Order: sequence, then C-alpha cells, then structure tokens
Amino acid sequence: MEAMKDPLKVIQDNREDGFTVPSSTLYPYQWNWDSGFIALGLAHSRPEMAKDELNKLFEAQWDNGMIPQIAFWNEAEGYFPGPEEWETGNEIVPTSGITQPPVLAHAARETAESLKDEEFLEHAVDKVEKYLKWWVQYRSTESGLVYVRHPWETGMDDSPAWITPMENIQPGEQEYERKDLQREDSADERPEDWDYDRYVYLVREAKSANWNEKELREKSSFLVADVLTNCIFVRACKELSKMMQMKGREREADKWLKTAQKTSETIEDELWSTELNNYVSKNLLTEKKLLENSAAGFVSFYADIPSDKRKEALLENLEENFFSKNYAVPSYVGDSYDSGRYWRGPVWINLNWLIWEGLIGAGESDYARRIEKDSKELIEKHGYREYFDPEDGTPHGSERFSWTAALYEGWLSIRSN
Ligand code: 9WN
Repeated sequence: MEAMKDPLKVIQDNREDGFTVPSSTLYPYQWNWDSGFIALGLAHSRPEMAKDELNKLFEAQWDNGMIPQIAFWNEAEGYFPGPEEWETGNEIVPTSGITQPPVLAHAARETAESLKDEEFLEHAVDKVEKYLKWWVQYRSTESGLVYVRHPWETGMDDSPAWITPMENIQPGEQEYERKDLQREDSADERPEDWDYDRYVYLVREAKSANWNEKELREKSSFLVADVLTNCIFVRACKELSKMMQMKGREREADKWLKTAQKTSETIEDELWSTELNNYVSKNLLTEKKLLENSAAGFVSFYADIPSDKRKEALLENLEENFFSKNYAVPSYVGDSYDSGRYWRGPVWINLNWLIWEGLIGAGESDYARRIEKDSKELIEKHGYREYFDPEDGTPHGSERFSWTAALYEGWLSIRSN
C-alpha cells in the first residue's frame, strides 16, 4: 500500500532543483502555498529540505514584495496558464501575476527554530517582512482586511463562495486551451468551463493593467476579502513578530502584533455570520457577505480569532455539519456540496492541518484528534492523494501529491498532545 512507503520518497520524487512540484502530472512548477505546506510538514524531521524549499520560493519575490502563486523555474508541459500567458516580466524567473495565502511565514519560523540557523532566520525575516508589507500596502482595506483579486489566490479555487462574485464577470469569448482536462480520471471533478472563462478573463484583465495593484484595486472585476487568506495573514503577522523577537527586534515585533490584532478585530466585526455560525468571506464590490458554510471559517482557530461565545458556535457547526460525514473535514457543506468535486466538498489535507493546528492551540484536543485520525486513515488507506470523498474516502485528483505526503510526515514527527 502506498502509505506504507516513506512519505519522503514522494517528496524526493517530486523534487526539482531546490524545490518540490505539487504533483509531477498536474502541477509541474513551484507553487507558493504548496511550498509553505511542504516546508511546514518537513520543518521538524527534514529542516534542511524545508529551508531549501523556502529559499527557492523567496528567490521568486517581486521587487514590490509580492511572492507569486507560481514560479516557472523549470520547463514543463501540460499546464495552463503557463509563462507565455502571464507575461509578467519578472526578471529572476517567469512567474504568474497573483499570489496565494502566506503560509510560508509560519513554515519559515518553524524551520528557523528547528535549524537554529541565524543566517536563514535573518534572510527569512527580510523576505517575509517585505511580503507582508506588500499585503498591507497593496492588498488591504482601510479597516484592515486583506483581499484577493482572483479565485486562484485563495488556494480554494472552486469554492462555492466564488460563484456569486464570478457571476458579475462577463468574460465574452476567451480563447485558450485547458490542459487540466487531459487526465480522464479527474477531468470531471475539475472546475467547469464557466469558471475557467472567468479565471482566464481575470488574468488578462490584470495583464492589461500591467499588474498594477493600485489600478486593479479600482478596476478588478473580482475583489474578495477571503476569510481563509485573512486568517492565514493574521497568523503570518504573528509568526513574523516571533521571528523578529528571535532577532531581538522588539519594537518591530510589537508593530506586527498590532497589525495582526487590527485584522483579527475586523474579521470579528465584519466576517461573522450568525445564520451559519461561521466566519465567511465578503465581496468587496458589493460589500455583501458570501454566505457559504466553508471549512475556511474554522481556520480562524489557527489565527486565534474566535471569542469564547463564537468558539462555542463554531464548534457546534463543526460537530453538526462537518463531523457528521465519515471523514472530517469536508471543505464545504451546503447547497452546492459535491463530495467528489474539487473544493466543493472533498477533504483536503492542508485545510485539515490548519484546522487541527488551530484546535490544538485553542485547547480543543478532542476535536483535533478526530481530524488527525481521519486524515491519517484516509492517507493510509488510499495513498498521498490530492483530495478525498468525506463520505466513503474515495481518493481523487492527483496521485503522489506533495503536501499530502509532507503533512503526513509532519504528523509522524510531531505528536498532537
Ligand atoms: C491553480 C497546486 C495548486 C494548489 C491550489 C489548487 C490547485 C491550481 C489549478 O493546485 O490550483 O493554482 O490549476 O487548479 O486548487 O490550492 O495550490 O497544488
């Protein structure tokens, strides 16, 4: 059985020159938050590998501070949109023109602590600080929420929460060739052409604005304060603050804690849904909440956001709607639920990891244990797959998926209590 094999073997097989591709078949380049999860999973048992992974990602940082969603270090076939579509003009390496949630800050702090490597810590602080400043300068609302301008930036690309904001986009005829449908086993679980037309439209819209964030703040057809990205941003600011403390930079450490605090308070004020007992995202073009019951809301624990009252309501929702399937945690429950379709229901190991970590921090170890147990069982039965059916565990998407293997390795190397 796959899982009886060493998870590190999967990582090694997916390893290129200094970084790991998420999957050698479906995603053959370096992805931002994938590398963050890979480094998080390896930080304890293989910190040198985690360090290489992060250093390579840092190298792709733009002059303005953004760390892109994809760095096209290598030549590969089979992925659309590739560098010729993005044409971002980045000098060091061709990249996409959008980002992903900043998981890398947490991964960098764990790696630095594990390695006790001053040089790496110094470099990581520089890079992460520049990146988080970019979020604050170019991607924040006045009230302190961060926002995304493409569903791919959320990492949960096909979440039902993006249906309403995408309905406002009129993409017209877009010419392009989808390459993700070449694999017959997963083709009918991938986003539909309706979604792809809009994904491509948004890429071309941003390209025609020369990737100018100020201009895109005014004219992007998609502007969403994604709850997941906000929670990961809050945690990232706290992680940067810890790294600054490790360097004795107390005043800056304090400043980043204040940034985290401001965003946390706004998440509390603006993103809570009493109807759903969950935190939700908000469409900034209409100022309306996107009322979908998504596992993203539970990542609030990871950022230590919920007050006691909300914590109780969240746990009730988790127990009633997300623990009621055979395997925790389905990525979404609600009208558009589909147990096998991409981000519309299946269990994803990276989300499970964030929720698990948050619940441990919140002292909810029983809930956390269930998530760890289910995740391990899915992997041990079905291998290092990209996502799993929450009802019967059917594995889906790519095989030998890197973050699944790395986070499994992480669970083997850290105990949950
Ligand atoms: C677009 C690489 C990425 C993940 C995302 C996941 C999927 C890409 C795609 O694969 O997205 O970024 O082409 O579908 O949704 O979370 O980072 O694993």
